[in-house]
Amino acid sequence: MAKSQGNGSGGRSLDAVIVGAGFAGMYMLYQLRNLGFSAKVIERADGVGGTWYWNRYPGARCDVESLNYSFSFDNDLEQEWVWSERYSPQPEILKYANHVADRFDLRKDIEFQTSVDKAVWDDNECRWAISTSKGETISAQHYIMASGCLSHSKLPEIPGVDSYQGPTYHTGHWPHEGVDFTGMRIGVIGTGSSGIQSIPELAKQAAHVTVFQRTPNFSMPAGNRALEADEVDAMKAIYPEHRQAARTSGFGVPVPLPERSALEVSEEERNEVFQRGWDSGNLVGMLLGFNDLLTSKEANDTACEFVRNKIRAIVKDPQTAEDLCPFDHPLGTKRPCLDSGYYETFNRDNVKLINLRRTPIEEITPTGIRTSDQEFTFDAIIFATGFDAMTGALVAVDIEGQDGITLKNKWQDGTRTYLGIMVHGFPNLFTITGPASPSVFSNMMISIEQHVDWIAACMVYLRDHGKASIEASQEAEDFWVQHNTEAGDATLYPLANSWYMGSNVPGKPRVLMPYIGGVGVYREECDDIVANGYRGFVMRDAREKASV
Ligand code: NA7
Repeated sequence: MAKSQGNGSGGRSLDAVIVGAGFAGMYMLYQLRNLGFSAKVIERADGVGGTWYWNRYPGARCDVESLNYSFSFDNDLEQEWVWSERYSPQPEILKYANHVADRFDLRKDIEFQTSVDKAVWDDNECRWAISTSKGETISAQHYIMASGCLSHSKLPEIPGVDSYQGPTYHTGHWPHEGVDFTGMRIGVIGTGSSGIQSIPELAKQAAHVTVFQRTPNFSMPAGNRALEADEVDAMKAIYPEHRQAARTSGFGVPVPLPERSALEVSEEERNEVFQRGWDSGNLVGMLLGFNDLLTSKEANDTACEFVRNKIRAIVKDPQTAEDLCPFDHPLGTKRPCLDSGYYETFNRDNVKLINLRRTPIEEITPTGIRTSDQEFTFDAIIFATGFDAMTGALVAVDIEGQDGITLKNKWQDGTRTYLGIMVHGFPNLFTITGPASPSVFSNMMISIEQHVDWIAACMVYLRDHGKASIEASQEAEDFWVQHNTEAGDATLYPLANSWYMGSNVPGKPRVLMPYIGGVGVYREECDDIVANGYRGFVMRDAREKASV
């Protein structure tokens, strides 16, 4: 094992460099350190937390329940930490991330305010040369991207986006000191989760909020509330069994799976089931009402109409209600949202919805936004326009594998990975919750822990067996790409223009990036591959290195 030392060119030599100090990077560091590897985390921000460090917009909240969206690897942490709300607000999650960093003394191996600019694989030495923004080149046997699925934010492709003279804010890069919108007329572009969570809060503060909506989304009430001490105690008493059930579940949260089709019950019964899903405050509560809502358009249509009727019942102005009703994608095929009073907000006098399908934005002007029929003047503009999801942060770093191929080039026609963990042509590069793994189709904490444990065990295997490198074979990668596509094609997901499909980024290849096969099924496959001698992976002995 290489200890932290010079690499002959003035830089350090490590077993692993990890990019990102979010939950994935922190747990990876914790594991590798415990296993005796030398590892450093490189983090652009000046604190831990990843997406929860950056996304500080008003109303930012996790929509997986706190008691599930938390680490399970340490019993004392799990038992001692106290969540205050059913769905944690961003400040509490960030506090938890900081607590984890302090509790396990992680900061000493995290290099803040540093980014990786370039990483180049040396096939002779079987090592990565990783160049940082501080001008250092670190030599590492393993290069681990823990850079997050929703971390590379994007501005809208609208003419004049840079011309606006007033302040602009992106929900994914919110100022840490907060923003006071009191008395301001503001414009918000985007109605995904970030828009849907922030708009009700912004409307309480600003003088007037104009919401520019391109695609209406399906949103359900979160039913957020304070957690009672006895329900927390009850969960803590069964945590080991609960976490185990999560690891073998479909989405990383244990929920009973439905057995009936939405089409085999009466309309009355169907609506009762949907009502329970709606009232559950669970992101997938409605989707799990029947077993075919993600595979049958006809079944899904019934759920869509149920939600549209809710919107029509909540929003008083009929035209606004109709504009808020999604018609262009099946429920669940764009990331559904959980809200706290989103639709109700459009009943306020100081909130106006602009349907961009009817009157598109033509340009952003020095003073505001001009649509095809109106010019708006704003004191501030908020971009809730999302992320270059799943791949944005991975290809933002210039990662060069064998034969000088970059990851960006390799993926120009669509992402290609084996298990979402490794990529052919890029030995010893690991991508935590990478494309074609359950990732964003799951409780991220469960998927992060699974990937980190798998990668850590793999590194121990390599060390114990004197291996210099591991790489996904071409055949294994081809198989997994096809399997991921077939799994997606069996669902309704490809019908939507979603960030799952890469459709929110002009020119991005249209493929369903996350794996829909289910967390439990996927874990079994990963374990089976290991049990069969790392099936589909090619390893090189240390003595086979080309330079030896
Ligand atoms: P999302 O869900 O990608 O939402 C972005 C929103 O911004 C969405 O409504 C987009 O409309 C809209 N958008 C993007 N570009 C434009 C332009 N040019 N004009 C008008 N509207 C635009 O990002 P979020 O940050 O809300 O949520 C990301 C994930 O974080 C979320 O799914 C959770 O997993 C947590 P579109 O739908 O593309 O027509």
